[in-house]
Amino acid sequence: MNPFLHLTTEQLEKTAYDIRQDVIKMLTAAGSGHSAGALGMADVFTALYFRVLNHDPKNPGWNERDRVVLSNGHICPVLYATLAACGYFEKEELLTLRVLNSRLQGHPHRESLPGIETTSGPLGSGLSQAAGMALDAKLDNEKHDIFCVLSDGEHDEGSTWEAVMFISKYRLANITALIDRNGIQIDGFTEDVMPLEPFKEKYEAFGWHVIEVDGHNITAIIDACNLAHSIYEKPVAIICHTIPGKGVDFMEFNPDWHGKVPGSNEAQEAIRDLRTLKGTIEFE
Ligand SMILES: Cc1ncc(C[n+]2csc(CCOP(=O)(O)OP(=O)(O)O)c2C)c(N)n1
Ligand SMILES: [Mg+2]
Repeated sequence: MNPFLHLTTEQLEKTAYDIRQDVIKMLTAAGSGHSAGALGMADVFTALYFRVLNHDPKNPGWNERDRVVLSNGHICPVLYATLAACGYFEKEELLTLRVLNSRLQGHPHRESLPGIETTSGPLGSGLSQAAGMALDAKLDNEKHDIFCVLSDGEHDEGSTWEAVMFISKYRLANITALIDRNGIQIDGFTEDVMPLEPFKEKYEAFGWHVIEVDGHNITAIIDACNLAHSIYEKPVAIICHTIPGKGVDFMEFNPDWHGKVPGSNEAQEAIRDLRTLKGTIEFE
């Protein structure tokens, strides 16, 4: 059961913009980190944690919970901000991002923080970890789902494609891959660095069912996850088309913001942009 099912779509959209504001505040306080991917994935994380997932923030170790594997660990500010918004830990702790000995490391550490399923940062390993979890659940006839969030840049890693093959071979339909197709990676645009297209067709050729969504349309993301849940014959990849830096005008579509954080004036401008788009909302 998801504890936030009473929230309306409008409330979810506002939640995503609150999460984006927290991401900016955290990154600015830390003085380093990754802005573009974290902002771009706020709607996907909101859809997951506030509607799709079977989870209980008050009981993070609940065995029947759905698992979220964040493979592209560098976008963890959006995961941390979402977990705090759900009540896994206090929001004040967000400002300890990247502080020595903080529970909020620059890349997620599984044993540090409630709600973190895997340690990540080295790209290209999350889908294999998700495959192991999914095979384990299938062998034990457990009903929970595994959601793997991964990035387009991670498809330059051969290990990602090994996992794609493995998941297909063992028909691990309990996996849903949510791919951040934002078109950028560390050195520029994906199609310049290492072209991925035709991306959908590649996944299909490997035996997956593929759904493409606007990664900023929360309803579409939720519908895609529900459809994925109902498909038993194949694993499902949801290609989420997102805008890197979404919501902050001077960051959008610019690969320079992959691994950069705003200075204090830029942060104020960013928060202004985000507030203009959606105001804050209070709920239980
Ligand atoms: C194995 C490995 N190689 C290199 C890196 C360094 N690195 C961190 S993020 C990144 C870019 C990956 O592309 P993507 O995740 O699409 O970037 P984003 O869309 O978030 O800007 C790279 C190469 C890493 N973390 N792990
Ligand atoms: Mg990318």
